[in-house]
Amino acid sequence: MLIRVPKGWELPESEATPEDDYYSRRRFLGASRRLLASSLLGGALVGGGILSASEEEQSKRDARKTSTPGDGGPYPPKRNEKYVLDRPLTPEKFAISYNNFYEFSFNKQLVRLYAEKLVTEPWSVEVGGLVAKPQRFEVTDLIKKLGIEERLYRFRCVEAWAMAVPWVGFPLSKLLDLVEPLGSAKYVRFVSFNKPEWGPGFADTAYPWPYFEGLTMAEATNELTLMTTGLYGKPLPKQNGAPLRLIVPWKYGFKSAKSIVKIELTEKRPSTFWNQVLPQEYGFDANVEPDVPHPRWSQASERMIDTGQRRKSQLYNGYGEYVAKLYKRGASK
Ligand SMILES: Nc1nc2c(c(=O)[nH]1)N[C@H]1C(S)=C(S)[C@@H](COP(=O)(O)O)O[C@H]1N2
Ligand SMILES: [Mo]
Repeated sequence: MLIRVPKGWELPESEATPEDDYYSRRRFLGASRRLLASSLLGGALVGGGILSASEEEQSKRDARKTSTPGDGGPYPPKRNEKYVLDRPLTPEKFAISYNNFYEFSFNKQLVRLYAEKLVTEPWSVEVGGLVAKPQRFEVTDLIKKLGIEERLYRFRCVEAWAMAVPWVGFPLSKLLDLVEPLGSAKYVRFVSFNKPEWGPGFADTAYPWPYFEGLTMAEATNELTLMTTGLYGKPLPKQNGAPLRLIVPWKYGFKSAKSIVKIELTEKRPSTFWNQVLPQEYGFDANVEPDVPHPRWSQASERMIDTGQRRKSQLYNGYGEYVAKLYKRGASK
């Protein structure tokens, strides 16, 4: 079986070059040796993302491990019925076993195994910069203070795979209200955890760790922008960015930074992880736009990760009624 992990975002199979193959194979060999040593390999790679019976058992154990002790706390929360899907929900086992989380692995099927090392409790997030009341919040306190709800959103990765999942969380705007943004704040910057001892990905110095992303204030305070704490009625699995990640459903997945420790309001447009690694690719303000191809592939269609079905991509991932007003089409790169 071919496991190919290129330097940046994944290339569609047909466009892979021998160089990408070489690069990824080298990486994969290292990873597989480590896995065999810890006898975790199991059925993780079998069928390219389809879980074997024992994997499914493991995933149930994982779900229990990440659950809040006691009565399960606020999970499962009430669904906000306002946000409706045009397609079936992706079964949970796919959303939690096909992940991008480069701190742990460049291989989507291995992320889940490496991410076991992530320690999510206690976890606090610092919210500061151009705000009147900079504060550090414990994630568990934020959930109690702001409440959480379930929302069904489409999710689209820049690599042209897609899913439809029930996220759980609170609007980012509610969190920003707590710190009282100053009038001079124009952007919001998000920073993921920086613990090289937790993830082998940090050792790759070609990347400017920790992972960081950004939004404009208008994007950050849009009603769709969700600080996410859960998935499928339970706390977020580690591989999906526990205990706190961003979800911006009209933008490519790279915007939704995982396992966030810092949120900073700025006047100047912040740099982002991917703009530093691949400056010739999508810019800060990139949205899902089917007619704006990636330099290496088309974005006209997307592949559902569970069925493999191809669907036509939608402008702003189908969320134009909420966000088209934020953009002048043609202005984004
Ligand atoms: N910290 C961090 N956040 C990240 C990434 C990452 O590598 N590190 N990958 C991004 C990309 S490219 C995608 S598509 C989504 C994947 O989220 P999922 O694994 O929950 O589907 O996470 C985003 N957030
Ligand atoms: Mo992505």
